[in-house]
Amino acid sequence: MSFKNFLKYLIPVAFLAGLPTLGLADGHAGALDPKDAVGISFWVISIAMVAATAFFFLESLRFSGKWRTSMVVGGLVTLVAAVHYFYMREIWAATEASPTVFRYVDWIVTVPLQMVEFYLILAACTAVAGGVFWRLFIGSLVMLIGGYLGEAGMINATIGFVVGMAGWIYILYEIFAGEAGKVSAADAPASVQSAFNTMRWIVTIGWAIYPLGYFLGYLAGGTDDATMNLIYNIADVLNKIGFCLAVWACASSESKA
Ligand SMILES: *C/C=C(C)/C=C/C=C(C)/C=C/C1=C(C)CCCC1(C)C
Repeated sequence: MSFKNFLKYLIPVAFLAGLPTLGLADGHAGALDPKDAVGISFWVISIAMVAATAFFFLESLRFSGKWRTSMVVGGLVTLVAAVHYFYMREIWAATEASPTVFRYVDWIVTVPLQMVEFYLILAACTAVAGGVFWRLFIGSLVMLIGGYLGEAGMINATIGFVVGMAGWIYILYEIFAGEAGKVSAADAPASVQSAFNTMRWIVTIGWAIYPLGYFLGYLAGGTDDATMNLIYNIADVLNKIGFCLAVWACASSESKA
């Protein structure tokens, strides 16, 4: 390639490469401060989500039937999260403000997908009413809409918290004492019961980390974006990658048997 041609290509390439930095605040331009733990966690987790997606999709090929579908849904959860983490890390690096809109766009897709996963595991083994899925779905919506309105400052932060908690408590009721819980206890084979049990504890213990982040971020006096985002990020690793790994472990052990 001649030097003139080289320049001809270099200019549009340099322009395109520079584009993503246009919206960033002065002096940040996508760089990451070595002391910015929250920013580093955004970076690490965005890549971990990509790796997890590849793993779940490839591993799904080893399984058949319900477990394959569950692994594919799990891979979709980490894929959707990976894309949002790419956006969130840019916003954080540039502004150190909460990427609230991207966070909730991610949750509004991934949380219902996890409810699909619960339903699939139950439905594959036993006759379970479609109403179970819809009730879990509505509980998730109430939880996330309450949280979003509170975080975005559209309603009082305490009221948003209370509405969000109500949605979550309703989900807990459904999976421990409601129809979903009873179906799992009564009819499902051992491997499904163990998958369901693990998922139950993730929704109880793992999900409890989110309201803790919200509480420290908005209700414990002043706003603390750094603590809240670090807590949300750690929770996402556990509840997305950890959650799907639990399903994967059950799939593996049943496929061996
Ligand atoms: C992959 C993302 C997941 C599993 C996100 C889960 C989010 C929650 C469980 C959020 C819960 C909240 C409350 C229970 C009350 C306060 C507001 C929220 C939205 C932070």
